[in-house]
Amino acid sequence: MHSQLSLIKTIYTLDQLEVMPKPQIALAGRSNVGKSSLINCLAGRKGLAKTSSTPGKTRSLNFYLVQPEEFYLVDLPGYGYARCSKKEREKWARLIEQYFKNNEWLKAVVIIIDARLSPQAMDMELASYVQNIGFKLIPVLTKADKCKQKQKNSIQKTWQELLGLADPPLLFSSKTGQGKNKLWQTLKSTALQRL
Ligand SMILES: Nc1nc2c(ncn2[C@@H]2O[C@H](COP(=O)(O)OP(=O)(O)OP(=O)(O)O)[C@@H](O)[C@H]2O)c(=O)[nH]1
Ligand SMILES: [Mg+2]
Repeated sequence: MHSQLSLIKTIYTLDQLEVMPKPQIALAGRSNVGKSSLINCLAGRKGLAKTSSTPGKTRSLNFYLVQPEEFYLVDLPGYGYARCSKKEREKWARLIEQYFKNNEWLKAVVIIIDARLSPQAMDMELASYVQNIGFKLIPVLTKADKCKQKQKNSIQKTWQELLGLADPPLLFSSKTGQGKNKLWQTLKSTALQRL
C-alpha cells in the first residue's frame, strides 16, 4: 500500500512548539536545495509542500503525518538564506535548536545536500552538530538528475569519507524519482525501529 502524507501542523514561533508524540524524522538542508520538492516526490503529489526557485520559501516547521505508518516527516526552514534579516535568521536558528533539544521523538535528521556542489561549510556544520548531539544522520544527495555519473560517484565518495559512513549517501532526484523507494525504506525502518 502507498503511504499517504498530510500536512497537519505548521509552526512559526517558539511558543507554538509542542510535544508531538509520534516518531519524527526531520529534513534539513540549505535553502533552495530541494527539501520541499523531496517531500512532494515522496508523497507523489506536486503541490503538497510549496516549492520555489527563489530561496527562503519554507519559513516554518511543517509536520507531515505519514500513514498508515504513523510517523512525522518534518520539513525545516532552509539555512543559509542570505537575503533575509539577521534577526529573522536568528529566530529560525533558535526555533530549530529548540525543536532538536530534548526531543525524544526525533529519530533521525535527513540532511539534504546538492549533489552538484563540492562539500559546503554549512552542510558540514549541520552534519557535525547533528552527530554531536547524537541523532542518527541520513545524508541524501539531491538533484542527481543534473550530474554526470563520474561526478555522482565522486561526490558520494567524498561525503562518505567526510562523515565516516559505512555506506555512500543516497543519490536522489525529485525530478526523476531516483532513490525514492530506497529513501522510503530507510525512513520507515528508522522511524519505526525500537518502538
Ligand atoms: N533538477 C532538479 N531540480 C530540483 C530538484 N529538487 C528541487 N529542484 C528545484 O530546486 C528549486 C528549489 O526547490 P525547493 O524544493 O523549493 O527547495 P527547498 O529546499 O524547500 O527551499 P526553501 O524552502 O527555500 O528552503 C526549485 O526550483 C525546484 O524545482 C531535483 O531533484 N532536480
Ligand atoms: Mg522548502
